[in-house]
Amino acid sequence: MDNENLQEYFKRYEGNPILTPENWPYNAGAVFNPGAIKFNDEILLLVRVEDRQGYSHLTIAKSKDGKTNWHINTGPALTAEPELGEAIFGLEDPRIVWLEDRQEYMIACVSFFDKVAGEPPGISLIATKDFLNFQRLGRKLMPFNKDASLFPKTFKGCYALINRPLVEGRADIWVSFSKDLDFWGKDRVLIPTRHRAWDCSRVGLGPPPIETPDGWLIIYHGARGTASGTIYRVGMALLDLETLEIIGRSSDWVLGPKESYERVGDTDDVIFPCGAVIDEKTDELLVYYGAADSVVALAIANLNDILVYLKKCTEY
Ligand code: BMA
Repeated sequence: MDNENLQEYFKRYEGNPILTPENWPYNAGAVFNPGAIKFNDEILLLVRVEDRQGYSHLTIAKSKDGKTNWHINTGPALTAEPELGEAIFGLEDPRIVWLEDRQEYMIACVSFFDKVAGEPPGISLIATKDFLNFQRLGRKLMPFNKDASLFPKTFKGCYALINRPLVEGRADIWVSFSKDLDFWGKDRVLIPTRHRAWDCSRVGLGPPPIETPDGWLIIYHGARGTASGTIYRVGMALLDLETLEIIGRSSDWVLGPKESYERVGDTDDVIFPCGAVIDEKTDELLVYYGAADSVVALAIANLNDILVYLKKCTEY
């Protein structure tokens, strides 16, 4: 660790937390882990809402500046579909991309295998053009799997889906490829956990990959088990635009639980980002995250500063 790494790249928005169960228009136990996208000149969040039964669904909240005056829908946009084999208790942790070639948005979220022992988590894909009508593409990939997002672009004609299986007890970030969004293969590890480090127990994608001139910017969560529970923090990596090989990866975490709304909640000590948008006017990167599995918060970084930093992070 050198002194430069001590710089705080992310600043918490002063109005945090931006969304809470208390300001929700209907009964909610927790609101967290939102996907985010620019839609019709607004920032649209697809928020995971855990109802008071303990089941999760996804609800839309919109704001002009992405910070204030959130208009929250009065009911769910998406709930689990038992007809698709999704167990009734939940859709979780959505990531949203715009697919230029299909001219539609694609949501990847966690659903659970109904009628399979243990109801393990898997990945469901959902397409939409307007966030009013949704086309359910069903479950993809084998369980156990979580933390998925498509890349917004294809690679040699193939869609690429980042995902996080559990393999021999290891929880690394993988990527899988498909020509039709249905059959997936060529799976390989993209970003592994790191022995003894802050991201030693589990890593999983945060927001969808962000294309920059220097490579794909990956923001991910890393977890480490401690004597008093697991701590979820945030790290970053840069991937080659074509080969997806790692070009840079922060050795340090760049955002960790510090404020009370991050440290104490339904699950203590969790920062879990699933959505990010770039403000081109200010070069700001706005990262939306679930804090302590209870509320939604926002952290803001300068995109250029991050890229300059990551290009120096060549030892990983
Ligand atoms: C992960 C996911 C997230 C959750 C996090 C912390 O495994 O289930 O939805 O925010 O754990 O509890």
